[in-house]
Amino acid sequence: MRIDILTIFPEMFPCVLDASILKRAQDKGLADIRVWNLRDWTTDRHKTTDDAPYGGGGGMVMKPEPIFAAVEDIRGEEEVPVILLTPQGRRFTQTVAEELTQQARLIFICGRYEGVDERVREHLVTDEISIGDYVLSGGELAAMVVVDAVVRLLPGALGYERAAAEDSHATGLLEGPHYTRPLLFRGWEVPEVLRSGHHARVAEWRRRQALKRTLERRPDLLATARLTEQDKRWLREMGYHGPFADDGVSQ
Ligand code: 6GU
Repeated sequence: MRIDILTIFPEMFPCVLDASILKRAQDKGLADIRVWNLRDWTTDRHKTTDDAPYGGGGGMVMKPEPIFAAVEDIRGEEEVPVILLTPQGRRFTQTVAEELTQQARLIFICGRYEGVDERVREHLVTDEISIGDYVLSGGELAAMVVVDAVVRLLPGALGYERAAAEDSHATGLLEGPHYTRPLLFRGWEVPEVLRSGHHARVAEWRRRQALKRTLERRPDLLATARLTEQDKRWLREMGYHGPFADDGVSQ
């Protein structure tokens, strides 16, 4: 997958892109991630990328010309999704991350919070994404979040290939607790079942822990999670009274 990121702050990206799974994915040739400085497509002496808003008021607005010129250069003859990172976009979720992995290329435009000229959204952008209901100073951190979530899903990006499928949210549930050595740490022991070597008991315990944790922390997720009849029985025993995704669907 090729990913192009357009920003006025390219210096924000290397420490995130050059570490851990994003670095490995690039080294393995799974992701070709390029960060571009929008100022390189300005034509004036001061390399101006923003201007005052028509109609007055505070804040600055990103000018359309450098953004159009950059995207048109970067995409060439290909049809590439152009994603604007903005707090007004659709909310980013694991499902959106999975959807984006289906693309051969992605172009991200990092908007500044005050805004981008509306003609960019109307005539260039094909999708707008927000990473949550809070305000960031610009789209750069959001672009890093989205790129990380997408690239780690590319086959071969994780050392342990089943890990992505088992992640919190990939299953629609939060993960249960994890333990490693030592067996006894400051008097606190690892649960006996995990040391039993009994794979079926371990799997059942983990599933119940995932259900319990989701019920305690994010009961809203239970309404859409994919659950077995056994899962539902356990949840009812744990006191969950809410709906399930397939309520009313006859088997
Ligand atoms: Cl994509 N941009 C900005 N500026 N703030 C945000 C955001 C994006 N997502 C959440 N807050």
